[in-house]
Amino acid sequence: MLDRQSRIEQALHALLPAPEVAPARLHAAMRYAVLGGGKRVRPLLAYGAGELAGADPQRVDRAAAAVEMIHAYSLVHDDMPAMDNDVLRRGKPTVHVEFDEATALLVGDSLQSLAFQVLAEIKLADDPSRQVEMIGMLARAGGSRGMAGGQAIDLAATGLSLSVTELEFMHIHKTGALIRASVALGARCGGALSEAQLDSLDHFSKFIGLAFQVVDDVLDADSSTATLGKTAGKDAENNKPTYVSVLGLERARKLARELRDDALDALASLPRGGGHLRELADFVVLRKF
Ligand code: GRG
Repeated sequence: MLDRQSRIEQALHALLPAPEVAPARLHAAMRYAVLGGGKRVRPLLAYGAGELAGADPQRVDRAAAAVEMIHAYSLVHDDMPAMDNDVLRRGKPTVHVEFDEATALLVGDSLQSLAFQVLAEIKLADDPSRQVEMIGMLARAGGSRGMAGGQAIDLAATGLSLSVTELEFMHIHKTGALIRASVALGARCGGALSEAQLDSLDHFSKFIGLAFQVVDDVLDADSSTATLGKTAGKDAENNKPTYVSVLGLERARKLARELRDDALDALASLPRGGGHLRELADFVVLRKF
């Protein structure tokens, strides 16, 4: 994990515009938002899937960087006063606090564009139609039928009590879509997997995306701001429906373990039983931040 975290850091460092290039303040803010923080779960998933598909790691660097850029943009916008209004992210002041709101908006816009540039500008899959498919997958995952739509549902749900099914629908979009895209894009950088194996990977990523969110809710309720590097207890403070508010802490923890087991089962038909993706499933569920 450490090797791959350092690999994605270097890839992002190289792909982001240099801070001295004009407009320097925007580029400095983009680098501030992306570099030097975060668990890099989505890139790790892309590398894990890419490895199973026999992909050239340099291709996976770009797929992993693209999903991480979309993720970083979503965090920057989510932290803004119009949304979650938070001052701390990845242990540092949020982008609109460190820079200003207009810059934070532009950081998100620019990271989103850069993600697609990074996916589109060089060959990433043996078959060009595969690469077009990858670009479409990331677009759908980030859009109104994916992450942005999930965020809209989340904003509308504040103060409401949701059923587990409604909560799941929200998170499949808000968090799950990008996690699913991370695995799908990484896998499509290589050609070694059959369509059936790609389907199994997709099942894995759906389970792991939900497990990720359940654990996120548990940590928000059960951990400190210092450990998380972001403000803890915000869900309850903002009256947001979560797996903890709907199920309680213990049942939420149990659900995360069950989803992890389902994710591991989905890997059974893959080379080396899913290789590093097995360990990542454990990391997602056992993480403390
Ligand atoms: C603004 C379009 C738009 C979308 C925002 C992802 C998101 C949607 C909001 C983030 C708020 C949040 C707490 C979401 C739940 C799970 C989540 C994505 C947590 C943060 O991801 P991590 O834990 O963060 O992977 P790091 O910092 O490790 O990358």
